[in-house]
Amino acid sequence: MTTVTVDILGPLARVTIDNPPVNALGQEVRAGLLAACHALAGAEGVRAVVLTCAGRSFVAGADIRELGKTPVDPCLPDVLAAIEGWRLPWVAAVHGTALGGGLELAMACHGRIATAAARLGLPEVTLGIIPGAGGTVRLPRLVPMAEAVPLVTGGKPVDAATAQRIGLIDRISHGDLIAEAEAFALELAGQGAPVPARARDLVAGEPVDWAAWEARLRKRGRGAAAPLEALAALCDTAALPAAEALAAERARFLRLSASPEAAALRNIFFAERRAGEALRRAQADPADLAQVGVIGGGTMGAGIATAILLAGSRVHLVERDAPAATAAAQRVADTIMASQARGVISQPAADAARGRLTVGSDYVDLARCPLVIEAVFEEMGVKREVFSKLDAVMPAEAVLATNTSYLDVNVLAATTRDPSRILGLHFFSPAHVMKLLEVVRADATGARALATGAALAKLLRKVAVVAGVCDGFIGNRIMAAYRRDCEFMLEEGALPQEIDAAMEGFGFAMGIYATQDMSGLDIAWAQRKARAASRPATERYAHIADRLCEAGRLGRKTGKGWYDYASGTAQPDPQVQQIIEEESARAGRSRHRFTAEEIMSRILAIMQSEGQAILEEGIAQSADDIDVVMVTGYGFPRHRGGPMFMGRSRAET
Ligand code: 3H9
Repeated sequence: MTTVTVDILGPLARVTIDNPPVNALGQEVRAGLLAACHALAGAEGVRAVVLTCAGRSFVAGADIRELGKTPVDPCLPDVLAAIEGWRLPWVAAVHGTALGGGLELAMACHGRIATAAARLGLPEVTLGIIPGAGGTVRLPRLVPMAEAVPLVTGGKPVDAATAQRIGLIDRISHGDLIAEAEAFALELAGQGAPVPARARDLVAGEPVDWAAWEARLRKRGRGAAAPLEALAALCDTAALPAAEALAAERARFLRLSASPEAAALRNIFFAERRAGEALRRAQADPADLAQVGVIGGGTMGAGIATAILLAGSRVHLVERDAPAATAAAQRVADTIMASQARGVISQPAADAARGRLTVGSDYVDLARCPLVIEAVFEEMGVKREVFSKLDAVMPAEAVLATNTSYLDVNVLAATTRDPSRILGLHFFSPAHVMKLLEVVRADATGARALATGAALAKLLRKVAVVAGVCDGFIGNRIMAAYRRDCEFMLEEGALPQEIDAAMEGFGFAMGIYATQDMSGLDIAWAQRKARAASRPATERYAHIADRLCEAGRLGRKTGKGWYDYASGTAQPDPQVQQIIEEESARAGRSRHRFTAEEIMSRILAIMQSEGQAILEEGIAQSADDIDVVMVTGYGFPRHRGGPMFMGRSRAET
């Protein structure tokens, strides 16, 4: 199949890229584009060229599978130079997305027109690299530098209206994109020889405070190098002639492409897309998700309801009585309002989402929902009662899910007559924001239930990872393991603030103790108490967290936890240190200082060994799935790729 075709239509040539699924600029496409330039050089009567793409989108960038390997000719900068230097105008007709090398290709053209729904961006930093085909040099020649900096360093695409406002595209098509692109191309042809973007001056505008940007990116990036390198490339563009800036950009791009950060980010990019493959293979039709039932309107239930409402479906939420149902409806409305206030959704969309919610206290009303998700109190007796009630009222084909984070889904499934329709859907708080969904497959979970989990993840635009049944599934089990080891480190001489600082220095947004204080120490305490009777007497057990809870230090909500919050911010507390030292003495441990490296290598080792056990037990389908869980649900720094990736990379070097 030819990935690039040229059609000559009188004075116009149409160059079409057709390289499914996303028209990535692999070697064949690059060669095809160069061949098109050569073919057109000899075409008599052609006055302008329209560059377009087949399929659902314009070009999504370089072929990520080629990055980090030795570049194969022709390289993209040469192809773009050929297009840009052409004697006749090229117009890019953009639909869908123009990303990375795709936008660089569009910028090398002499005019750009996009559909109103198109999105354009330079997401290279999310792959640990910077644009490598002139993006940092051409962009500030089309848009003011103050607009270019966030686009290149943040990697977020903009919509067509924004792109037009800042000068990235010339026109928006509201009708026939190709016809309008052709008319535009002929207009440009009438204006004489086109001016390449690289030959233009930088767009005048507000000066950029480079030092302030550097400080901001350093803080936000938590150790990621690419955003700072992207800023430095733009700084080069501000200071150097275009040819020199292009050469500097290319050198930076090639160096970064071979970096461990880029390898880690590429791995997680593909791992996220492969995650849930087992679900997609489920040979069954999913339940209809136009109306979903949710039981329980606490923080989790309200978050799940909000996520589903924002995705466009209806939700019927059931609480234990009318006042609780009214309170839950208010909680959902408040969460939707907060999303609106943050600019995530418009006022009409927020109004429509609220309008799709109904609440009540009668399980019978759930019978019209093909999927029901329970998010009631995390206690086996309470959840079993919910499932028996559901079993009595729900039609046989309905799928029933539990949002438990620790309980045995097999036991819950056994409460019902048909356990094949039961699965776990473990959301992360806040459920309407967090991207991860652990889909828990119990022993009897059937294909239709799994297909429904996959369909829900797709509807909510979440990454679904399949987990088997065990205590804590994938993520909470790994977290429990390293939390336990962190407490052992406390017994051995570390302090909570030292462990948190080591984790933050590594790239976590928050350390384990600040996180516990935020979510509250009481739930884990209740779980420890519930398991106390079955814990082997020989098992090592640190009593520090129990002592904090017994002292009423349940986290931020009580003003004290691992830290003291009297001043409004987390402060190390001598009382906590005293408890830790007493527990060290009780356990007969001598205390020594831990360096940040020692702390992190212990945490990583525990994550990796627990991850390995999870793999061997078949709880996770792959090491990549474990990394996806840790990166998308547990704050593991994305630019490090995940604990399993790090373990593998270390073993290979
Ligand atoms: C770059 O351009 C560097 C240049 O500056 C310099 C060059 C010198 N390559 O996400 P989806 C695959 S860096 C290869 O599920 P969606 C993906 O793996 C690049 N494959 O679809 C999946 O495969 P499979 C900068 C790619 O509709 C399939 O396509 N560009 C690429 O939800 C569908 O993907 C980016 O970072 C690629 N570039 O979202 C954009 N992109 O079916 C990355 C996708 O086998 N891509 N695949 O699992 C995206 O953001 C999304 O894929 C997109 C579509 C928004 C385009």
